Amino acid sequence: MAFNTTNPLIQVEDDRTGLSVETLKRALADNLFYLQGKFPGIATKHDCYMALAYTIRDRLLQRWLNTSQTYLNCDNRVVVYLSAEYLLGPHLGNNLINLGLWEPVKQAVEESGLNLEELINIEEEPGLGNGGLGRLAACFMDSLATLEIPAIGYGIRYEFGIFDQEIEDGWQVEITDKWLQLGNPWEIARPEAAVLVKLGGHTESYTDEKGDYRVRWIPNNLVKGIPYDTPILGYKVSTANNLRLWKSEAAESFDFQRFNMGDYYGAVQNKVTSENLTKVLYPNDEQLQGKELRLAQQYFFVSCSLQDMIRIHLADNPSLENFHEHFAVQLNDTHPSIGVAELMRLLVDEHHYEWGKAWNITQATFSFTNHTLLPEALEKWSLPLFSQMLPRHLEIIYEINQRFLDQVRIKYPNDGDRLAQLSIIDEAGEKWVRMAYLATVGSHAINGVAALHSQLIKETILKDFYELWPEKFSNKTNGVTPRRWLVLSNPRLSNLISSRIGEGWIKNLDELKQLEPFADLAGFRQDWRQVKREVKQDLAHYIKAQSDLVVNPDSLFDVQVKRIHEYKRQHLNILHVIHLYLQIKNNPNLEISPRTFIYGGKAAPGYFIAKLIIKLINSVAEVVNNDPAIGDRLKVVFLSNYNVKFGQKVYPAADLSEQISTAGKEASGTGNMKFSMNGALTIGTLDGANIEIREEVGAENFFLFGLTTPEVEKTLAAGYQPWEYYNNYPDLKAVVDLINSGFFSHGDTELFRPLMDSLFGHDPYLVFADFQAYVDCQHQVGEAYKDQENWSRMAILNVARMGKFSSDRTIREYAEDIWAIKPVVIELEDLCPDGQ
Ligand code: H53
Repeated sequence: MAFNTTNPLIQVEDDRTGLSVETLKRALADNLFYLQGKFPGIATKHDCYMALAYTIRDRLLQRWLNTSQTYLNCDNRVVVYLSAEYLLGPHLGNNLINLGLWEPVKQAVEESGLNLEELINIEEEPGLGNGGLGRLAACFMDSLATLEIPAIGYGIRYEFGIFDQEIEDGWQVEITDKWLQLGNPWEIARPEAAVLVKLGGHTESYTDEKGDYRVRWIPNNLVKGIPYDTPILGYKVSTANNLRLWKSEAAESFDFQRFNMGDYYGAVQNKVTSENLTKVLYPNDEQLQGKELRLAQQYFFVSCSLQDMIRIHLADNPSLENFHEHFAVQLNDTHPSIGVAELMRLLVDEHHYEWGKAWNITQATFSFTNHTLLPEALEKWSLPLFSQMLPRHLEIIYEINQRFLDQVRIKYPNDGDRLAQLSIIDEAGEKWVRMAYLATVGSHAINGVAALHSQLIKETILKDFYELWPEKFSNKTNGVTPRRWLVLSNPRLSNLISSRIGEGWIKNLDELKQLEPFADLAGFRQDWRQVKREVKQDLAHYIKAQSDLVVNPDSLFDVQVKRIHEYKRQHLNILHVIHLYLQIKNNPNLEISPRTFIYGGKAAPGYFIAKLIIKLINSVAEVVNNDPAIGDRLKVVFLSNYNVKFGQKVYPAADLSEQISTAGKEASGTGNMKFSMNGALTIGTLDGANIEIREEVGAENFFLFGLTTPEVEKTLAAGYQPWEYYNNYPDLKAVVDLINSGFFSHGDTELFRPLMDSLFGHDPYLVFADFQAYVDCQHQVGEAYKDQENWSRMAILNVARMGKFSSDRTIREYAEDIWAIKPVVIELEDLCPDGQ
């Protein structure tokens, strides 16, 4: 086809992008040859994966370009999601589902002598996030595209994502994640759209030509941000929104002055430091690190993104006056909250807006989601660090703070305590910038991520702000995308569901309600159990391959997968395992529902107690799995390197979902939703979104235990006494004594001492206080599992009532209440409405 400059449209289906099996096969072979440079005979599996990925990318390019083109040409509002993390998971399978191309591609791949599942499995997932927060951003991107909402995601293209976890001698070992090593076929670099970011230095004031007082920032370092774009396709729509991730580079890669002076090494030093900025993801979930490089990362990606938005805006608008009408920017936690000061700097210093006007634009642009109440996760930066790296921003924050506190003074005269409590600068001891306060003051809307959490925000960390502006606060309960978490990860169950109620539920999850009557049909329950059995068998194979352990697919799969954290209480779970072990040992003929306890999750590398919990789980596994007296009744397995890919295998296979955080600590949770959606029953506390899940599925279909949030607070306020629980509950005492005796540590009585000391000493997570209630509730679970008919009934009802927890619902609520944005339908055929 000759390249036609007057009409550069690539047809939807031409020789290159056709959808027939023959064309797909041809494309696969062409890409292997022309892009991978390989003959089929010597191509590796990875080469074949790459060739297939390019084949699929070609088929979504038109959607992607049409989408950007339409947004440029139409006068619509665009949502900008600013997030330091995106935990996307592999693209290939998801894109096949969303394009509706699974079947022809499967056939083409098979006729080419390859296996589709195998190729899909080869993809290295982009682990550009730690846990729930990053995965939520990915689910939101999926829903935004599916709902045809104009959106851009901005973030960081970490060269090394979340570390790979290996287990050696029961301990976690971290391995660098080299996800880009063999290339990333899903991204396109756009060096032509690079931007410059300043760092360090000082500020100077001057008077401009009109006689106005101004400030300029003289940095001592300049870094270049290169955008890398990835398409995020909606489900069976033509929308493919853009995820733009920034990579840092030296603005000037080579310092000739230093080179000429003979300083050969020094000549490239700046290049090295600049590139370090986006080298690695900080592997802490909900734990502030306070490192200079982290602040630099945050500022870097936020500045790149805002500059990019301003460029886009000015391409079609004479000024920035209506910037907030063009962009609605959602701050995903405080990580991008420096954006408030940066937008003010860009408007005031670079575009010469008057302060008041700039502030109105800024506040109308931003909204802020808080994701945690944990004190150790609340971001604050020390003033010296801040002023050294971002001297101009500190001045701007002072000014924002002063003007804000002036307002407070009017409303609450002579209330010095309140001023100190509300101040963006914490001056109690060492001075800090409180980022949640900056985000709150700079936003027109603030939300939490589940009903309880949103309520607690108003009562605790942002209480004084809520009193000032109650109308700004709302709740947006999290959700997850049913495309990845059901259609892609559990095709058997998806097919069973669709065979009875059609496929409408994939886009409108409330339609799952139609499954309810099927819960009463014995034949359907039988089919349901058959599916579950097959999926569990798959996981059993995976467990055998990874850890050489044989597990029984008919046992109850009791699963806890999530980051390892004391508040999530994986240690409470393992205490229960030890309790069951002891029961069997003391009563060898005990008949219990056989169980397989499955754990997965990463610990932050510097979080010693979390790592010790992993060691304890593995140590218990070693004893239990090898004790002939236990036989098939208990198996314990810690599967290493829990990530999105592994999540896709494990959620479908679970019978029981462990959501056992201390009440009030888990903001929402999203794993809890994925489990229920796949037909697991939950054992859980009244925490985060568990509360709403229980409301939806019915109290009778949920295993509830534990202290409530007010009870937790009361217990702590009264001076929690772990020893009392230990002395009063013989089951707890027996379990703790066994650990302390060195039974699980080859006689070493010191190994688990730090963990035990924390449980007996200072344990804000009240593990011992909830132990007995948990054990009792687990007993009910075991009994309930014996009645397979009723268990299936409950599982079906769980799935049927999960409609609320689609991220489509969450995004609709953001779109209506916070962003005031409407969908824009993308036409596949008509690429350039202006007819270029
Ligand atoms: O965010 C999830 C919540 C979850 C919460 C998590 C989270 C992080 O993963 C990291 C930092 C942070 O402040 C919060 O722990 O409860 O479901 C998405 O909202």
